[in-house]
Amino acid sequence: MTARQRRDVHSLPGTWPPLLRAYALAIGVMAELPPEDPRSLAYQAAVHGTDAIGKADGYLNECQHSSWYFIPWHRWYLYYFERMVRAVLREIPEVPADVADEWALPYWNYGKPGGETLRPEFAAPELWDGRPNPLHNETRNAGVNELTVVVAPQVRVPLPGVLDRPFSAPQTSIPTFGGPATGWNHGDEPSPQVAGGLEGTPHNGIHQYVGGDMMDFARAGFDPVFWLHHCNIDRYWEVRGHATDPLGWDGVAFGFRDADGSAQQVTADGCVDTVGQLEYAYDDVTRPEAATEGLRIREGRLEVFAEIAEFEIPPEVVGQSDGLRLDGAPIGTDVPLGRVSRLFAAARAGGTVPRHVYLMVNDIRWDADPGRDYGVYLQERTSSADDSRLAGVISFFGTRRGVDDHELSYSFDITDIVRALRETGDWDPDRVPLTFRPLDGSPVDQPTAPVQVGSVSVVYQ
Ligand SMILES: [Cu+2]
Repeated sequence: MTARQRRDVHSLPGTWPPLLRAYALAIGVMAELPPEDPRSLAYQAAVHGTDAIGKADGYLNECQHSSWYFIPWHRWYLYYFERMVRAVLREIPEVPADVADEWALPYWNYGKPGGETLRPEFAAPELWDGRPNPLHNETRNAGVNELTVVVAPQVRVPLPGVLDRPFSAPQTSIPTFGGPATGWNHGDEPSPQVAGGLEGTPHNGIHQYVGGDMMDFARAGFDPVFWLHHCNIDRYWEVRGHATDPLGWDGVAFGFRDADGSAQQVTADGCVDTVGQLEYAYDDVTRPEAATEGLRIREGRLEVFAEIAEFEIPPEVVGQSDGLRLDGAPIGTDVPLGRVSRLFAAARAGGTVPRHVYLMVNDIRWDADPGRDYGVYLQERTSSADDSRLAGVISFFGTRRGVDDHELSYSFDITDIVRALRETGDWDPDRVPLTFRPLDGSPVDQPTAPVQVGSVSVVYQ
């Protein structure tokens, strides 16, 4: 068996290419199967999340977030979903046998010019022959199905440096590629819940952009574009490479149902080789390009963070802001800075200058979908937005609506921004001015529900 190709959906030629015809027909069948059938769309969505059962049962309500398991768990999730689709396709007479056997998920590369909207086949209400289109989802944000609103440039690709950050870290304040080292984590285990770098951007940002079902853990799998979105997230693990994959993360096993209903138990180390272990490959794993001039400036300033030993020097919070409320308008806040502790200095032979500076946005909560992402800028509110000072983006998929005790935090590496400010004499050692700005990529006429941010802190390491 050679590896199946996972291809860029926007690169498929023509209108309704065979791969998308097959996908639409399969989703149509899966949407009609009873929810207890593992091949049904309802079952597949419930594997991610469901309100119908209380706790996870080993197969349902299992999605892993704010954790180093976010990336491998979703890889396995896509792998079994793909097997369900092929099993269903083999029973649809109008699908040629070779199309069914070779079918692999395409990915949605919103980071590539031309990919900033849905592929039109996902937005069309009807199939090529006038039947209702199963790939269409009417819960999406206004403008998404009309292809008139594009993904904000700041959320199209991972933030500068994220692909080169450590996959994981023991301390939640250290920004990572894949998420903090945790146990099983459905996103509602004890706080804090800190998203990994890839989970934040573009992952959470794209959930926010599409909206509707895509904003809800228990509904996301019902949108057929969810699977193409996660396929692109999965692809970024291959773009990064596997040289620094974590050790010791095989202690937690995850259950999945295969297409024949059989129970499978898998671990993170069983899915690191897409060709050898899972029989698929991506047609393109080149590094993405930043989509704005300011982000390109940030890329140019980065140094690779390769010193894993630095984990042994504990990070330290040196300043924390008050809480703030975001309501759709730009809002400024200050983080007053204190001094590092004696312990901090002792751990670095008396030095008090940090090697790394991180910005944490803590305890984000909302009751209704805020409808947009916010950029967090190291700038005064009166300045015009400059992406070379964009610390990161906060999006709100990781908190679940209607559940009070859920919060989400983000950690961003701002070392290069702080250094650049020092060099130009613009760094104030007593306070860090910040501005939260709503990003484009959301319909302006949609009312914006408020977001509560617990605090913002500056961390030295
Ligand atoms: Cu997701």
